[in-house]
Amino acid sequence: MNPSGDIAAQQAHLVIVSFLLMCLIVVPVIVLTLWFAFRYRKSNTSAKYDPDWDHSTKLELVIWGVPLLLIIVLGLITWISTHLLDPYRPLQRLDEKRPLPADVRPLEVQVVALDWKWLFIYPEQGIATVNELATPIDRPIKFRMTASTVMNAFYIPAMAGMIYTMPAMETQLNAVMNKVGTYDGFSSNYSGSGFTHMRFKYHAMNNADFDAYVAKVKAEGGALQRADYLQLAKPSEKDPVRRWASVDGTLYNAILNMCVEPGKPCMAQQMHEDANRNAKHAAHQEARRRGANEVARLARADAEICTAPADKTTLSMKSNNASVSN
Ligand SMILES: [Cu+2]
Repeated sequence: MNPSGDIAAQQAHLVIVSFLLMCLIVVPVIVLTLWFAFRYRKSNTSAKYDPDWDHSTKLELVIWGVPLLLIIVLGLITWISTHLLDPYRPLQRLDEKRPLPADVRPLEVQVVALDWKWLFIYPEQGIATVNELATPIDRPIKFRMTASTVMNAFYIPAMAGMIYTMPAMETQLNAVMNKVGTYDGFSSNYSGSGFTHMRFKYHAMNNADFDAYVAKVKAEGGALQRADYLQLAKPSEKDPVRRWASVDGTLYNAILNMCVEPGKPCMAQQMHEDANRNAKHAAHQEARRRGANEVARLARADAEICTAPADKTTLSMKSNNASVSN
């Protein structure tokens, strides 16, 4: 464990605390086992021999009480830290000593796990890269992640825990780096033959260096348009670092909604239309059901009140369910 960001530092702390709590049980048990074997060895005649012993309330209290307390403490810690370190939760602080300054907005990075490389889109800067990530330190980063075909897991151990990426849906990670450096990032979920080389370098920089990096990428030129993305998305292995000075601003959402190909309907749109159609259909069914009930009720009332047979055609409605017999 070598955390360089506040989230990883808190996770490391959690691992150490859990380990020490576990040691509260494990260490005494091991020591007592050895001590017991030694004390009650055959040659030690001074130890009490008590073959009929079968119960001790004191021992029972310790044996049940200590683990119970431990479970309660571990449960509390897990409950609190699970909510505190929720990857979707915006950060509240830069590190242990510094709260989040009021004027700092998170830097958004859109991540796409491709076969078999990582695409990073920086909407604020308007640049895109493959297999290289750079962000300023001490500024919260909000990763929005998806995948092109299969599930992967985005993992920079020095920064935070792994987060899965899946096609047609988005996952998020809020994190921050506190130390300048170059770190390893990779996929931690097997995703096919090129998986092994699905690695990238993550450069955490100070603000001036990050601005210089963005300026350099912009100076290199190149634009990532939908057609370029479709080429890029084709399976390939050991891809070199690539950079684009500009990127189609609608690309990430199109990837997420699986509609980068020209003419392909976007999922969000499709689902919206389906939902509308379903709602209309349900309303139609409901009206029809009410209509049928109403016709039946009128028919009953009619039968009770009228001595002479009424003209049934006035009651029947043009509906499958609403036919009134005889
Ligand atoms: Cu219908």
